[in-house]
Amino acid sequence: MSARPVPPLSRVPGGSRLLDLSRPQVMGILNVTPDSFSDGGRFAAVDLALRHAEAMVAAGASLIDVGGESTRPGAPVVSAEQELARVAPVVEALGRELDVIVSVDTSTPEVIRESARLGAGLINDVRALRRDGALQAAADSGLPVCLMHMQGEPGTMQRNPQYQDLLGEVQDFLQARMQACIAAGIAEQRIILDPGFGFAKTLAHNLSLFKHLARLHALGRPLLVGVSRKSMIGQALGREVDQRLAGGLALAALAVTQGAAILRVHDVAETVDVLRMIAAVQAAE
Ligand code: YH5
Repeated sequence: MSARPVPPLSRVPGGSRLLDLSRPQVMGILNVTPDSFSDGGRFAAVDLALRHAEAMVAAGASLIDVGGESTRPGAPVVSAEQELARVAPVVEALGRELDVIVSVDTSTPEVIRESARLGAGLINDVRALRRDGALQAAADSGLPVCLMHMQGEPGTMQRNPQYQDLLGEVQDFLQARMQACIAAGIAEQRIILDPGFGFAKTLAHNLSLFKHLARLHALGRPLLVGVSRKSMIGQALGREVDQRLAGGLALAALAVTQGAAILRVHDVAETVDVLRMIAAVQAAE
């Protein structure tokens, strides 16, 4: 097996956690958008989020990705205040209660700054820090960042995505955003890259990008892959969102065999079994 040279990410400031990317890691998805809770009030919502995160950590997640903005086309725009009110109590509770790296799925400078103060360990931005002030907020935080490819904005991205050279354009975009981060003072060693499955891409685009995922190693940074329950599985298999687990696990296996470093998933226990099974085979004579 070829050794994949992956520089270690920095330690989380104020913590003692180190994300070991010499083997693939699982990031559990924790939605804190209002549509992800029945309205039992703020305490109940934070408590429910905490218990869900706890279960994902017990199942083997080494990162929990907390998101307070829905990126579904047609989802309501949330203000920075609303997003912060949803995310901050959960980031704080996870940092206090669990031994896990807390990732925050945000594009909002205020949320980046406050999350860093509350002990977050990674900023995961589907807009790759393109929002005004986000690059500086992330640089000031000293945290690692995940930069994702997307053409346009979530509200309109699926209208008519077009590429002349899909792989080349994704690669150029990620390279340019990585350079912008480095220029802003974010160490290259703290950057994770993501091709952005389902973001401004047709089924054909998503499948082609997935097939050629390994080419993105040319960028020299660890890759994060997020396909869990997404419509590319639904479209390829003709499955509703609650019937996409097998398709997602197949993609998880294909992603790690192409060298993906982090899998962002809903179904942590099942994904961890996929990784363990692959590791068992790879460890054989
Ligand atoms: C990602 O790929 N995705 S939010 C539609 C679905 C299922 C799931 C029902 N944040 C990513 O998870 N961050 C999101 O169909 C992300 N990479 C990174 N880095 C969308 C999502 C989802 C959307």
